This record gives sequence, structure tokens and C-alpha cells, in this order.
Amino acid sequence: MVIRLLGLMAQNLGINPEKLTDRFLDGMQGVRMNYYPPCPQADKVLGLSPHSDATGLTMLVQVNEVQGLQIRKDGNWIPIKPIPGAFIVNIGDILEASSNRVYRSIEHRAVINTEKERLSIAVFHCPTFNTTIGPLPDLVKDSDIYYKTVSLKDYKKFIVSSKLDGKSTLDAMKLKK
Ligand SMILES: O=C(O)CCC(=O)C(=O)O
Repeated sequence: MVIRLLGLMAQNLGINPEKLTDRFLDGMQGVRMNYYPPCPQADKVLGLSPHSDATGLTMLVQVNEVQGLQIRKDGNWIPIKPIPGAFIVNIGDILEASSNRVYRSIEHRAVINTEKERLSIAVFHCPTFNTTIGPLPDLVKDSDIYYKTVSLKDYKKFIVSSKLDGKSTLDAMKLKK
């Protein structure tokens, strides 16, 4: 499903879909299961700090349909209402870099409910190990280049040296502000 989505997103960029999907075939996947217990003083705690995912795409399920996910849009935090059976697809930093900033990774956070526990499952989709991370050459023929191209190994160094804090991993790859 993720390869199909990436293919459609590449088509939308006007490039041969394989130029993007080839980077993700046999790619790495990671799963995180999040459990947020209720807290009577929910306004004093945060479930998960604001961050964007250091992935290509993330598929997220709000398992027990308790609201908690929020995305940052124009400086405001917007709650994402759970829809039964629906996946949320988050654009990650690798896709922002690959698309040379046409697609923007989404900064998000999770907040706590005062009465109900909340569960979510995130599946992170990353490129194959021997690929590079950076703008697709077909997208930067006639335009400014916004991000460095680095090996996946070096990209992982950016990840481990940055905090789970806003879009800090992608900031480390920026060529232009
Ligand atoms: O719990 C959520 O809705 C968000 C989870 C998330 O962003 C993550 O696991 O990276």
C-alpha cells in the first residue's frame, strides 16, 4: 500500500514513479505501539513531544478511537479526530527531502486524555539501506536545491544527534533557509 501511495505521489510530482518507489522497495519498516494512560492533570503533561517523523511515510492508527493526535498548521495545534477503521498517513522528513520540499513533513504531537487511556500504532516506512536521502535528481534540474544528499548511514547520525523536537532532523539537512 505504501509503495502504491508513493507511486501516486511521484506521479503528482510529474516524475517516473519508479524514481521514488525504487528507493523504498525492500525498505526498512519500524513499528511503535504507544500507550498513553489517562491523567487527571492532562494539561500539565504531554504524551509525545512535537516532532516530524524521520521516515518516508508513516501509517498511523488511533486504535481505541480516543482523540489525542494533533498536527501543527499555521502555528496552531489541530486535533485529528479518529475515524473508525481509518489510517492516518503522515508525510515524513525523507519524503520532504526527496521531493525537494514540495511535500512537507507534518509536525505532530500526542496529548493525554483526563479520563480515558489511549492507544496508537505507528508503522514507519523508510528507504532501502543502500539508497541515498535527498532531493530526487529529476526534481532539481531547474530549481533550487533545498536539502543535502546524504547516505542513509549519515542520515541516521542526524537522527540520533537531534532531539525529538519539531523538524530538527530535517533542519540538519537544509541547504537553504
Ligand atoms: O499517538 C499518536 O497519535 C502519535 C504517535 C506518533 O507520532 C509516533 O509514534 O511517532
